[in-house]
Amino acid sequence: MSVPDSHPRAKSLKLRERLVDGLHKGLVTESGLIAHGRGEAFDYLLGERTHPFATEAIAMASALLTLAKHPVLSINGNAAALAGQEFVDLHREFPHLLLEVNLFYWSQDRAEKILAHLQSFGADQILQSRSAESILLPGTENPRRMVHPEGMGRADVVLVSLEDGDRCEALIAGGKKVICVDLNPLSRTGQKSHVTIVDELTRALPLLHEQMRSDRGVSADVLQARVASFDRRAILAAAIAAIRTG
Ligand code: PTJ
Repeated sequence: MSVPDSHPRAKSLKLRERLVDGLHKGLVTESGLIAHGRGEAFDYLLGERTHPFATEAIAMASALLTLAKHPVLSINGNAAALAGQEFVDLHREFPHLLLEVNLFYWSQDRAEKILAHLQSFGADQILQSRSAESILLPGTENPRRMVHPEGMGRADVVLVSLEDGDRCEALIAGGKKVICVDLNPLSRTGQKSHVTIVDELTRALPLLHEQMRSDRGVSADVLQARVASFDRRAILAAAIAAIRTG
């Protein structure tokens, strides 16, 4: 049964449908559904809208991704099912943003299905973290520690979503700037990332895309000044306050 647009919770229910559909297609795992439910709870408390602390973090993310030499967008099963189109659109307009499929619950079959799903939106080049060429991120036993040498292996900036804390820490320890999209500002990933976008992934990515478009003509000096003035603690504090006060 598809959700009617008139339903008061239509947007949220449609995202659920994407994930359930993703589960049936073999893109998403059962644990992925649970992870999404946790995100939904935080989004409910945030009023299911993008707050100024998220817009500010998106502006910072855009500056970092625009200035980066080897930026990578890390995509897992949930991210592909929810926002595959948005990731591919971003990559097609800004080809220096590489796409890399990186899974916690890896299987060859799942990785191939996610690859085909992303290709269906027109992505030409997609890296797979786990392959014969993989290298290991030091400092973690996490299954996500395998990365592609031409992707996250050499990246200076990595955008992650629905990420777990220890790989986020390993990416940071490896000298990478980490941008995360995470509805939970208290998660280890949210706390540790250089930039935490506390917003729902499918709302945040089109805003990031728009911001990167408008940053096209902006000079490197101005973007660097934006990076220098970014206060990650203030962003996290504002997000936590919004959740507490409702
Ligand atoms: O596809 P795989 O095999 O790589 O597995 C991925 C999952 C999602 C199972 C794995 O990464 C996982 O267990 O994630 P966690 O540790 O539960 O973290 C998910 C975080 O993302 C939580 O802090 C949620 O609040 C947040 N979150 C969930 N849905 C969204 C979200 N943040 C933004 N947008 C969402 N739609």
